Amino acid sequence: MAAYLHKECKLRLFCTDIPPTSIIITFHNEARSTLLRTIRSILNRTPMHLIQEIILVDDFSNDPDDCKLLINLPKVKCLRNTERQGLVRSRIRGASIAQGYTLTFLDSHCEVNKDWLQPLLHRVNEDSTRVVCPVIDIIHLDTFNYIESASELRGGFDWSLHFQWEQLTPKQKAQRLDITDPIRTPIISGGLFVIQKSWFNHLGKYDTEMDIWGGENFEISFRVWMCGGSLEIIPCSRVGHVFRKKHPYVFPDGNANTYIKNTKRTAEVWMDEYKQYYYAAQPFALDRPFGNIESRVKLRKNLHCESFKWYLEKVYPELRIPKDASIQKGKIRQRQKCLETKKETNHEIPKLTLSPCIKPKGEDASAQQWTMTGSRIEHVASHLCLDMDMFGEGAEVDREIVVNPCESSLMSQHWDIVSS
Ligand code: LR7
Ligand code: MN
Repeated sequence: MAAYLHKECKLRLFCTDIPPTSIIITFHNEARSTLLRTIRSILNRTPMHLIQEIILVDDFSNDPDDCKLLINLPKVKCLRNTERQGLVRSRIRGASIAQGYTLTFLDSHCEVNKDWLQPLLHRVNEDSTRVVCPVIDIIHLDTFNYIESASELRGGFDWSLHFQWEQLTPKQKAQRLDITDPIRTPIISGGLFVIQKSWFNHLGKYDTEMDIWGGENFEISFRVWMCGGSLEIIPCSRVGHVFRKKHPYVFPDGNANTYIKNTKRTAEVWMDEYKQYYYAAQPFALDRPFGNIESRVKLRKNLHCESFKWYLEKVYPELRIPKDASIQKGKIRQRQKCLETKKETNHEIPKLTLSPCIKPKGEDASAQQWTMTGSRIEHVASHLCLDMDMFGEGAEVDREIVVNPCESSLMSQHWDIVSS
């Protein structure tokens, strides 16, 4: 593992006379080797007086020993959930027993780099409303090598509320006088950050109704910015993380449903009238249950937070506001028959067919539901878009109406309603 720190970081002095932090790591069925790598790297590369404790929250992994055996290591404590809670409620549980001045959250498959903690704690110690993240390097999924990632990135997202890393604009780069300066970020990726404990509590911790995985980073990011804090990435702090292609664990309610529930709660509580753009990008969310949000709405009111409009103007002016957020929902009918998709064995993509519009009881009516947002027509049940495939060449071209994965840049997926 190379250090990858900017040489300028050596010249920067970080105060080390700081109160210790509680490191909180939640996990569900993490491989023992990666969990151990996370903890060993912390113990090897952190001045001991900065660690109050390392709190592991075992989110009901299959093997209870994963957590129990680790308390033999210095500073390590272990809590085990008696049922699967998901990362939000697990982190809150860890935070509730934390005795440090700050909370440092990490995923369970990380390797912290040399001098990773001081720059983070230093920033929060100066101003307790700052929530700060390291630069996240890559631990290779196959080789487990530690690979340096680009350091001039910040967190961004699109209206379907999917996180993405973004390059700084030339103007933002020019404004940074020193490459070691913190990077203000509209959103954090979610897993690796330091927050002062009483500020975390004051701001309402997390939304405890969010399940398993996903969306909580939007909620906490909007909340921190809109309610008086800020989010930063600290270039002199680096932590490696294993980026996985798919979730190595089960979602009891399904992956998509859980993500929609969590992001819908975020949109409903924090995005004001701008939530229409979320629904336009994610029409499937319109009908999905999302629980009760009263207490979070009340929290926002009690904290006297800014509007989402303020957030867009002050924090994320780069997010483009779509021209058209209209959504139409319904069936596509020809006489008594309606357009629906039909899954064929051995084919990943279903075929289009016309069937009687009234489905017999017990059959899924959503097979005939379509939404039109902008010029895109999406099949509600499969999330696929109405498209046109072309075969052959020149005068011999054959066209066929099909469904395909949605891609807004494809002209063959653009449709207009023309009233006759
Ligand atoms: O039911 C669960 N219970 C858990 O305790 C599901 C997960 N977990 C644990 C899990 O073992 C892991 O330690 O929660 C942690 C995060 O889960 P991951 O590693 O599967 O998530 P991720 O790395 O794919 O996703 C990122 O976005 C998540 C949104 O909910 C969380 O905020 C993750 O912490 C976050 N990870 C990072 O920010 C690391 C950088 C990745 C990027 C971009
Ligand atoms: Mn992770």
